[in-house]
Amino acid sequence: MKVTFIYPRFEKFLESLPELDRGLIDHFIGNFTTPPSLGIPILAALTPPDWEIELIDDNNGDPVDVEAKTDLVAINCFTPQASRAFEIADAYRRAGKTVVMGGFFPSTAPQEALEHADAVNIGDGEPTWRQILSDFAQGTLKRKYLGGNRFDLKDMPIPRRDIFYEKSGYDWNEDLVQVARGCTYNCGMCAIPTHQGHRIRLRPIENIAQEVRGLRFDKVYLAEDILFFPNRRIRDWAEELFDTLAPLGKKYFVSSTMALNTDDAFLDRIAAAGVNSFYCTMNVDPKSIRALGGDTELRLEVRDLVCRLEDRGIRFFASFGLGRDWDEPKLADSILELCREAGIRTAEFFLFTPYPGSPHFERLSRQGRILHRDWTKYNGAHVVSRPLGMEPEHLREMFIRLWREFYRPLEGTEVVESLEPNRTEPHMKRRRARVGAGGER
Ligand code: B12
Ligand code: SF4
Repeated sequence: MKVTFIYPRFEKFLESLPELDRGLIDHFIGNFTTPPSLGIPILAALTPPDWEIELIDDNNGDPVDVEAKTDLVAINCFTPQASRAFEIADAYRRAGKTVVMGGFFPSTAPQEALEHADAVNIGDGEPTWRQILSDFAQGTLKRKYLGGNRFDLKDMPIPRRDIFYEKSGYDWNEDLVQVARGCTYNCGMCAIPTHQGHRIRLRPIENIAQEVRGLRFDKVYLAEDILFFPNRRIRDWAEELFDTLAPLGKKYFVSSTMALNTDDAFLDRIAAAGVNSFYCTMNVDPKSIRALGGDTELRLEVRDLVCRLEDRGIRFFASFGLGRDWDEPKLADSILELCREAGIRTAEFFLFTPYPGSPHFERLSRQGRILHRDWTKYNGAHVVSRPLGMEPEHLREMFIRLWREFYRPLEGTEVVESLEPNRTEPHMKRRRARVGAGGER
């Protein structure tokens, strides 16, 4: 038997913004083609050896030949991939093939996914994937498989990233590692609590270390915001995790919000482990929101954090969302001011997007403010819901203006290598480059 995995194409953030100077932005923060989701590599690792595996990576430009011989088509998608996933699923089903779907979108909007697939997986895939294969083989495939969000991560397999490594269309050179699932917070645009649960499931540290030891690249992306949560259980686990990672000689890109553990001793630990980039989503937590509103004390706190990270060779990379109900046109100035005051020199801006499964989506749907459901445009670069404080076109203008005004002062200057820390000499790895003229990548 043969299973064909499909990783549908999605519109990359910068592709949606032709008015921006790509060279400048690519140079500072890369072009958003970082590692693919671990969904398919995990399922591939769980597929019994008597099944042949094929991967069609639509992002890599692999041809989608619906007539080619295969038994089952398995599609993984998050929201920006959903419209394309449906197109592909419809074509396969017209050609007589059976299609099963899973991932963030099918888990949070299963009814819509079922209009295009024979079966849908809701939640984790580990508890269900082998059952799906065996039901299919016996002709008893069900419409819905409930993977839930209680699967114990000690049993998570090491994802088969190798199936993506051979694809040449990417320029990424880092590996993504999942260290936990679920989140106790409930940020407006986030579907993680719905899809992965409101309880945080931590992966055993030895399993993470074993996976990291076998990675191909030196750069590793640890994507879970919970890593820096300040409560005791997470702190103890995170301290042990970073201590265990320290001797492995990798460099880590980590992500968080401002609701975090900022002890000097903890920051020393993460630096010793090799963390060199700290991605921080601002304005989802009360601290950042008040700092953006002009709370001087909190602005100083942001500045202090940026300095303390940079002193340890860790770049602070701020991510600002625009378009919440209380946002006014002056938000752009407030963000630029905060960046100046806090010494933030790497940033990205995105439009708050109501993802299915998020509190934001439920509320805006109830209020009739969703402008359309072309999921291709749900990539943070398009206004897809009606804002309250301004017209949609003004929100988009503000968004473009922010990208331009944040990066304009850096144009033509010597810049710091992207994904490398950006201050204090010993850690700094500068390269001479003129930006704004097509970039360097
Ligand atoms: C890696 C990543 C990316 C990568 C890859 C994208 C991708 N396809 O996922 C990149 C960097 C490109 C990316 C970009 C964006 N991302 Co992103 N990203 C992630 C991240 C950090 C990890 C994804 C991952 O590997 N998860 C682990 C896998 C194992 O989980 P999974 O896919 O759900 O798979 C499990 C099950 O669903 C199931 N399963 C999955 N597929 C299938 C298929 C079948 C057939 C079956 C049976 C089961 C099954 O089995 C798996 C194992 O249990 C997540 C956050 C997170 N922690 O998950 C955000 C996340 C997916 N991203 C998100 C967003 C919003 C974005 C952006 C659109 C916007 C932004 N500002 O970040 C940008 C888009 C930029 C662009 N268009 O250029 C949101 C998704 C919202 C949504 N509901 O769709 C998330 C959840 C972050 C968040 N906190 O909200 N992202
Ligand atoms: S954005 Fe981060 S902190 Fe907020 S709910 Fe999602 S995972 Fe949790």
